[in-house]
Amino acid sequence: MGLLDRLSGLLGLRKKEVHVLCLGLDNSGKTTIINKLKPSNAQSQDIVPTIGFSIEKFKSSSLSFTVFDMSGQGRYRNLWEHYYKDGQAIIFVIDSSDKLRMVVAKEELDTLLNHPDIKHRRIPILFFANKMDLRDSVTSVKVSQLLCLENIKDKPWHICASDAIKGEGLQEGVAWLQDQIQAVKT
Ligand SMILES: Nc1nc2c(ncn2[C@@H]2O[C@H](COP(=O)(O)OP(=O)(O)OP(=O)(O)O)[C@@H](O)[C@H]2O)c(=O)[nH]1
Ligand SMILES: [Mg+2]
Repeated sequence: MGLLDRLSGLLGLRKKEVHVLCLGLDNSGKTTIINKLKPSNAQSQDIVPTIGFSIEKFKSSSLSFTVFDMSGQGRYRNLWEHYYKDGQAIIFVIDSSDKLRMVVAKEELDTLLNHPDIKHRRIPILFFANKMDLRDSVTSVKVSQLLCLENIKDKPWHICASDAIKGEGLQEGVAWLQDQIQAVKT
């Protein structure tokens, strides 16, 4: 650690670090969202389906996020649970145009919510109803109904409509997450 890093740590200027899990079905836009949250010079131009998971970092005004960007492919979804314990927040991404697989997204969400490492924790969950730019997409209110989000009573949650290609809706979501995490830490 450099002198400046140490000094800023001592003065409380360094951003607090938080571990976030990014979950959701394959092709929902998780990697595109996380990529868009990075500074423009760190963004990758070529997003490919994630294999296993990838660890990414981005910052908000007061927090430094380390994100476990998990693959949503069926064969890798059993990896998710190994990271639940260390996660301090969850970003759950839904492809709002994929009506056929909305029921699968709900099943995965229900499995997550009932997992012993998640069930009894007040872990904040940010939902992105992504791909809002597509003509076939349903509204974020409809996504919320299809996933029965109103049944989540013991965790703070929030849903944002997003278009990850343009970056729309992402900052609103991150601002909410930052508020939730700070509310817990202070
Ligand atoms: N139209 C549109 N396409 C999007 C949006 N977000 C992501 N995509 C596209 O959706 C495809 C899948 O995006 P990824 O970010 O790789 O999806 P993922 O959820 O990380 O998928 P896995 O890594 O396989 O779990 C890519 O072709 C993206 O360009 C969006 O908001 N609108
Ligand atoms: Mg991915």
